[in-house]
Amino acid sequence: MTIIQSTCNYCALACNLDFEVQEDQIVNVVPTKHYPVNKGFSCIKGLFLKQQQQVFKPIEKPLFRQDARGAEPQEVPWIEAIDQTAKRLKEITKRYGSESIAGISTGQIPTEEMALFGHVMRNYLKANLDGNTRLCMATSVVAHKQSFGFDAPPYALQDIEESDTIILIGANPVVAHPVLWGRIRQNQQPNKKVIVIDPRRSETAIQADEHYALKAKSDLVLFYLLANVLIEKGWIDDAYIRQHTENFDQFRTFLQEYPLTKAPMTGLTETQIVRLAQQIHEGKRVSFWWTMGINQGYEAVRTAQAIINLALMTGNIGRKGTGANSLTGQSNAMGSRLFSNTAGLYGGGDFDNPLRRQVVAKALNIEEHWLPEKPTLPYDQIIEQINQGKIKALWVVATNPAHSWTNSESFQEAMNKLEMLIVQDLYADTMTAKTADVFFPVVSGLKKTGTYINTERRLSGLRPVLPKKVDEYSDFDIFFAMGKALGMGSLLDGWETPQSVFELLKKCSANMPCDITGVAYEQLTSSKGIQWPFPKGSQLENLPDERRLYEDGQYFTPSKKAQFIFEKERPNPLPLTEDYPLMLNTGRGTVGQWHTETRTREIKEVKEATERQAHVLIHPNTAKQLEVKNQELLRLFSVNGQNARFAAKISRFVQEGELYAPMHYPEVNQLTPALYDAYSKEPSYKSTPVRLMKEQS
Ligand SMILES: Nc1nc2c(c(=O)[nH]1)N[C@H]1C(S)=C(S)[C@@H](COP(=O)(O)OP(=O)(O)OC[C@H]3O[C@@H](n4cnc5c(=O)[nH]c(N)nc54)[C@H](O)[C@@H]3O)O[C@H]1N2
Ligand SMILES: Nc1nc2c(c(=O)[nH]1)N[C@H]1C(S)=C(S)[C@@H](COP(=O)(O)OP(=O)(O)OC[C@H]3O[C@@H](n4cnc5c(=O)[nH]c(N)nc54)[C@H](O)[C@@H]3O)O[C@H]1N2
Ligand code: SF4
Ligand SMILES: [Mo]
Repeated sequence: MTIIQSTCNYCALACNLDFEVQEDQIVNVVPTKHYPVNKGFSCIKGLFLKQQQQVFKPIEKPLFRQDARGAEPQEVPWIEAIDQTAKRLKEITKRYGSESIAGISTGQIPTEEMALFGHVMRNYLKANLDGNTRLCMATSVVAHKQSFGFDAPPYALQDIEESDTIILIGANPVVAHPVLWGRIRQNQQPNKKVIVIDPRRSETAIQADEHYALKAKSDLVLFYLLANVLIEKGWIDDAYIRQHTENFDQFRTFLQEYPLTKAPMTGLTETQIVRLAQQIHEGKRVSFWWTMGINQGYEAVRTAQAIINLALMTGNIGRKGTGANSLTGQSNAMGSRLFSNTAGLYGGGDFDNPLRRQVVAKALNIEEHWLPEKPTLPYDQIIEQINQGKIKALWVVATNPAHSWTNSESFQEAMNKLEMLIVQDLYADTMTAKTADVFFPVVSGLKKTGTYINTERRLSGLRPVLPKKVDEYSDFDIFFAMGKALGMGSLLDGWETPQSVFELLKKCSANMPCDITGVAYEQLTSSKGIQWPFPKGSQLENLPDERRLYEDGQYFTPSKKAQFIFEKERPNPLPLTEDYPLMLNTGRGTVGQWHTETRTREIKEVKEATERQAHVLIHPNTAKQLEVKNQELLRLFSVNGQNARFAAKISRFVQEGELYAPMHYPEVNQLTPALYDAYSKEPSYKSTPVRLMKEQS
């Protein structure tokens, strides 16, 4: 029996697992004991990785539709499918220009694969390419860049064990980051408090010491009110503010508009808000952790920055157990943010920064004109431009947007308008793959090699647990073969293997905050992972297992100081009305369910324990008022003009007037609106006005 340590490629913790393999079969999966993230623990998804592509077997050959639409796609040999697809893409570019092609990528494949996809799409084809990290982390990226000068979250996961006051904002780790929740429980700090800010009584809120059930999307006002109380009571860290931040005086003046009398805007009382401020003041090590309840909103970037402001003004950053800490969602969201060539150049930095252009072109050994000159069109505009007939071909990799994109009717329309839809996935029957003109089947992470970067900036190795069979392709193989067929020629020199790509990316990262020039690829095999930064010359032996940033109070802005950034709250563009009087909140359902469930449907135990019918939680009083019974079928009508069928689940875990639907059912995004944060373009998935009617049977 062989034991191979690899990375769980579901959530952003990227736990490590030891796979026990005998005769090319996984016989057992054991969470890696010495791995600092999960320390011998994991959740059900990691343990059941052994079943990936076992229950739903992948098809062996690509599917290709000869005629534009209508005819059934046929299985064709790989070489033919690649050649034909490349030929069609070239024809489309020739006819309509390079921006008539776009791609949607992911936060779930290894960094090297993302980088190669970015090289083919952005550098060579000059196409647009965005990631599904736009649905998830875009808000934090913008917030970090503006406040800290770089997309560099401050924390190590250990901070959650060293904090005495843990404030979880719009985050439900009991379900979404279970190993992290395990570490919160391990926290032995005296007077430890776990505080949850969430409109819903989530699984985490139930287990917390205190729950502040604010009004949906009133976080920004709440944080300004809190900041004001902290200032008025003198509960701020003047020395830290003076030495390490800028713009505080303007912030203080701005906060005069936020007296406590505005408390009703948040649904909380003045007493509650003062109490929360007091807890921040009394905590010796206060840490703020946020996830999608913050990122997915119409004023999300400013809200994330309002959390950062609270940490800065109280000196709760850059010290053990503190931080304004954004948790990522997907296993390699951080890799996508820094190394996919979508939001910025490889290694961070802007496309129009002359110095970065020079460095990256040199590192990749290409002429500068090959680098894109501007950021990609964001996801929403890619879809819009398809609907306007400007984008004709879309290549979708490791994401299932027909289910997960907001206001999904618009995606459906877009798919129908495309001349060519390429889908690359483990399964040919995902909602998106079903309409594809070209379907590329790929092997799962169990047969791949590459690097993941988790939520605390830790690089870890994905190592093949099972051998790839003849004629099986990884995403990497497809990108490389497509690059060749498209005519990239010597532009692919150095891009031949994941390891050689890693070497290129290292060079791109030199002297950037995410410098990884000191990481040897093989160091990531059977390792504890390595957090960035890790510049050349760094020695693992001299470093602790977990490192945080900003301990020296130096940020990545030109002045080296963190910025207070703030803006008056916007009126809710989609308020409740008489016609749409209920607020639909959406998010994760259970630990075992992963997004659109293409993967977790392979876990029998999860399938048996979860419902197949889309459902919404509804408060008993709301149900009584509307004469809704438990399990009754309802039709929800959304402000976006669509409607869908759900079963009612009467529950005290939502507020009166609030509904909660797990996102794992395609019905949910039929109802979510085309509403985005102005700066990050992340969809506002979590607060849609709806009304309900009982379904006529
Ligand atoms: N089991 C499982 N785990 C997962 C995933 C999965 O699909 N399944 N997905 C992974 C991914 S990609 C991500 S991004 C993470 C997401 O992880 P989380 O963000 O923790 O999960 P969500 O359920 O999307 O949302 C968190 C909470 O935000 C709350 N919320 C809604 N509106 C507001 C608001 O206005 N203010 C505040 N303060 N809170 C609000 C919701 O009620 C919800 O409890 O999970 C990761 N982990
Ligand atoms: N209403 C609502 N909608 C939401 C959210 C919400 O909270 N509410 N959350 C949003 C968030 S945070 C996220 S991250 C998105 C997630 O949305 P998606 O990314 O669309 O969801 P997944 O089901 O993870 O889709 C990943 C696809 O990649 C495939 N896959 C897995 N591994 C590989 C691989 O190695 N290679 C290839 N080529 N394919 C692979 C899987 O089979 C699956 O079909 O959903 C968003 N949508
Ligand atoms: S907590 Fe996340 S990374 Fe760890 S085993 Fe579960 S899904 Fe995988
Ligand atoms: Mo996500």
